[in-house]
Amino acid sequence: MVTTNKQLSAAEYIQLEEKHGAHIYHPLDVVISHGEGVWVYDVNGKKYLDCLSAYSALNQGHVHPRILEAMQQQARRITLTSRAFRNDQLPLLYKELSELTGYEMALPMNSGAEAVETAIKIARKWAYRVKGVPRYQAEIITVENNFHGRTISVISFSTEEKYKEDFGPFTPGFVTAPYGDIQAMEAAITPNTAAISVEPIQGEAGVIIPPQGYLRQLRELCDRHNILLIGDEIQSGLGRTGKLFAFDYEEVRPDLMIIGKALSGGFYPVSAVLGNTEILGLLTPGEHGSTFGGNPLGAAIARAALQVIIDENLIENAAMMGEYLQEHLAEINSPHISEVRGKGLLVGVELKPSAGGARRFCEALQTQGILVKETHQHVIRFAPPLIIDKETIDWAIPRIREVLSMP
Ligand code: IF1
Repeated sequence: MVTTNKQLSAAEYIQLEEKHGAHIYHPLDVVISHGEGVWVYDVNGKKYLDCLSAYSALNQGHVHPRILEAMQQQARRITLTSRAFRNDQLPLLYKELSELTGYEMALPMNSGAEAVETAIKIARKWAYRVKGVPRYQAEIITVENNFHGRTISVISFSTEEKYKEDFGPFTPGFVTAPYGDIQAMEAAITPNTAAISVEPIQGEAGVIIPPQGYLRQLRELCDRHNILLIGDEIQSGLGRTGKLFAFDYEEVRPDLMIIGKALSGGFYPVSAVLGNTEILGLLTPGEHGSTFGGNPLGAAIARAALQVIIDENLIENAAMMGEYLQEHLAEINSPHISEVRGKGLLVGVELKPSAGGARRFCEALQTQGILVKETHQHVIRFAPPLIIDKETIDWAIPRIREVLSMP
């Protein structure tokens, strides 16, 4: 167990954070000092079940030994070469990503937002060079209540005022359509449309699942109108929903697939845009880049993180445990619950407005030893690591039932 030479009290840690840290979050007052698997421990040694998984970056669980070992070994050899030179980890990550996902090529970046920005740049370049859209009139259609990151261009197409207020002026070239409505999507298409970008399930919006067939209809619409389909699976991908990708539920392949978070098992920022050669092959040297993108340490970590997902059957486990969790949550007879929904281990419990907001239930769950996060005021998102087992879910359900039964 890692120990610091002088451990502060939880209150002292919180005080330092409140004094010196920009207040961009309203975190629960739990000060985590270490974790293992599905469990994390605060500075007082109290144990919690992590039901957020750092927003699905920890599908493999906390401090997975195989990923840790890969990180330590690689960090002793070489961590960063820049892309001015080549390294012996990135080509192997490319190969293993292609074999796992079926996409011919990948463009590695660091944060999810960076990968989203990269996909936007590629879609625009494709529009001008292949589709023949007049320069610089390319349009990308995004959907209401989307979440794709916090950079200026990405928040430019957010519909959440909180994410964009006083951050303007915004990047042009984005059109917003309702989520789940294929007629409205078709109506938003113009001859200058380069791409349609969606999350297959909207995580931050409150685990919003589109109507069955919507993803398939988007694919057909894009094919009919010569438009790229961009899939953001940064949160829903890599096993979270019980499939490798949530798009797999409808057997749809986006032209550009964006992954991140669990791609590194929570050890290091690694993201990527996946695509086939006809699109990713458009880019030529000097047109894009990143200091850390594709570095050997991140590549070694990502290789191990992907191997863990495969070797430990995390996709199948997410499907089975997700069904088990949803079933037991739905059986909770609480006056506050209006709906339990989700796919695999991406689950949302929507509360009635009369419940007074999800925050107080998250705080009560914290005292029960369960860490969750409210999203959009009325939804509690349950997204534990995909390694969770029935025994742990059986431990959690009575505690969740007790909290959701409070007045
Ligand atoms: C925060 C939630 C928010 C994402 C999808 C891209 C990104 C994310 C589908 C950007 C990141 C994180 C960011 C973090 C909280 C969390 C989040 F949706 F997961 F709950 F905010 F909406 N696409 N989601 O979910 O990836 O640049 O962060 O690596 O910003 O508060 P990133």
